[in-house]
Amino acid sequence: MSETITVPAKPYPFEFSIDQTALVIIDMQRDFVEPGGFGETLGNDVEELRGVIPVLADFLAVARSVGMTVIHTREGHLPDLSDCPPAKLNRGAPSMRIGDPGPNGRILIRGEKGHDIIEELYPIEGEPVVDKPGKGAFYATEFGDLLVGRGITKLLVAGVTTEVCVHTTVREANDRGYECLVLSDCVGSYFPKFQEVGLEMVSAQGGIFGWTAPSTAITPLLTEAAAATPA
Ligand code: C5J
Repeated sequence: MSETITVPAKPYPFEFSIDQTALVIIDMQRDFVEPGGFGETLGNDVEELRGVIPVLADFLAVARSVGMTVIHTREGHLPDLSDCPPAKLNRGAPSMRIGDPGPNGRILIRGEKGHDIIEELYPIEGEPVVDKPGKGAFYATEFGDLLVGRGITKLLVAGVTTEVCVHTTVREANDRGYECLVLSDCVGSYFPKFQEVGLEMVSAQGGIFGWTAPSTAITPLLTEAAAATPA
């Protein structure tokens, strides 16, 4: 096992090693962070999320440079919508529904341009991309098997949106025994108050769902640990 890294975090320091930890990047898709996608059709301002992109790109580069497992997720549905429950399809009063044609193809449909991950964070060879029909990364996917197969026990979680797919994934992971640290500067919400409260909810009550810390607190520790580990 590689050396133990201790990060100052809320509610107390978080310990992990590079080889047993995965960086999980949730749903950094055009459909959520660019105009004309699912997020905007629900009435959201995508600009609220875009500040995450450069910070997360920097941390992704560090995680790759130290050899950490990186896993990406994408929320979306099959072209025939057979994996989209009517309750999701019909929810609310969006300007366009899942499957309708938008500027980047059919909204939230696998294989469409809008469904794919933005170029700044695009997966490289060897990084699994988990396609999920729900908000959580475990539901109806291979995500759990991927973690078990790679001996991963801890997750550093980034992406969008803080209170929806990030939270759902962290809650699912926590129930399955994974220890999660949410990267507070690498997650975003369309609603500033949900961002604040969403992060507080993770670490409240002694870390009821996990830990939070900014990626900038982890970067120097990761590079030091990688330098100290014999090749
Ligand atoms: C939403 C997500 N917000 N990725 N999905 O519907 O958080």
